[in-house]
Amino acid sequence: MKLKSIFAAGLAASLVASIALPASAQVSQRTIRVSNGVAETHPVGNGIAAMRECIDERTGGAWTFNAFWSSALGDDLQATQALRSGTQEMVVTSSSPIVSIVPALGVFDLPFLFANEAEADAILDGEFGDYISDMMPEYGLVNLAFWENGFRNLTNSVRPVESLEDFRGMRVRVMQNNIFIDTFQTLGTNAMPMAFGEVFTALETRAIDAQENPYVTIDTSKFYEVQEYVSATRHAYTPFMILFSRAIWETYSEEEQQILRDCAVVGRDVQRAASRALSNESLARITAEGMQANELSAEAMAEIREAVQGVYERHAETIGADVVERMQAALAELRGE
Ligand code: TK8
Repeated sequence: MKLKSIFAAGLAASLVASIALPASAQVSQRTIRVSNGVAETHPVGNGIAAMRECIDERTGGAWTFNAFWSSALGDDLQATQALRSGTQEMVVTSSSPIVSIVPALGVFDLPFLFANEAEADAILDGEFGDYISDMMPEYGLVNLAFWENGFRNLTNSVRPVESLEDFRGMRVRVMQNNIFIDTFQTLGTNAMPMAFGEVFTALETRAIDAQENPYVTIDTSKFYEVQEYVSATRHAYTPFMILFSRAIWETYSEEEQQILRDCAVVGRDVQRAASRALSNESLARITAEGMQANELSAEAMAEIREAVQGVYERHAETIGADVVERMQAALAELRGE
């Protein structure tokens, strides 16, 4: 071969290589399976799509990012255990069902903790969020970011909930979480812990009367088909955590780890925006589908808040008194108290 054609062949080969191979020597071929309990139409779907696009771009298409919806890989808790044993890469899970693994996460389940989304963002994306994320490796998990699940509202098939009294006797599905069980028992309901994937059928068969989730979940999981009333209780804001298996994380290069962190934040911003844009739309849709919606009076809300105040003290020790104090100090500072 002449020198010129050797050069041309080499150039062509390196062009092919730059298309077929990852963007950098520090990026290998990877397959990531991410699971979630919600449907793909939930704002988590928007977040995952944005994260996938970011990963594609940063890895030159070297990674396969497969999402599994509606508990197809098991519920939040099972998936999180699979991460800890290194058999699944990633999960988008509510913090609440995994308090049995990481007790400190119970801090987010305390009733009426955050007043609005801006407070939640400031706490979760700030020092307090880092403090929580720093705890996760000890449990075999890496937290890439906090996404939005949102303020939770009660739905049921018995009556509109307009006062504390109206909770009485309802069989309410709660997440597998002691603080939620206590809160709903204190409100006079029969609180039944259950994985998210079982909720629709339990409502449909009337094994339970009620459940609580943000409007976007009531909408995208079609709970309006099996529930009649939705009451704006906004009793808790539970975040989603974007968890990665620590065992698998440790096989990734620093550059790859950085791609995951950055793309989880790209996904977060898209996901939160989608969640907030959809919330009112979801409320409109579920009422158009026949649910009766109500707000609660300021007096009724004050009475409900007062009733569950004792939950803070009863769970401070399990969560960690220092964790609760730190949260309260961070909120006080935010509120200029
Ligand atoms: C979805 C769950 C769900 C949560 C629940 O995986 O269990 O009620 O709010 O959205 O994380």
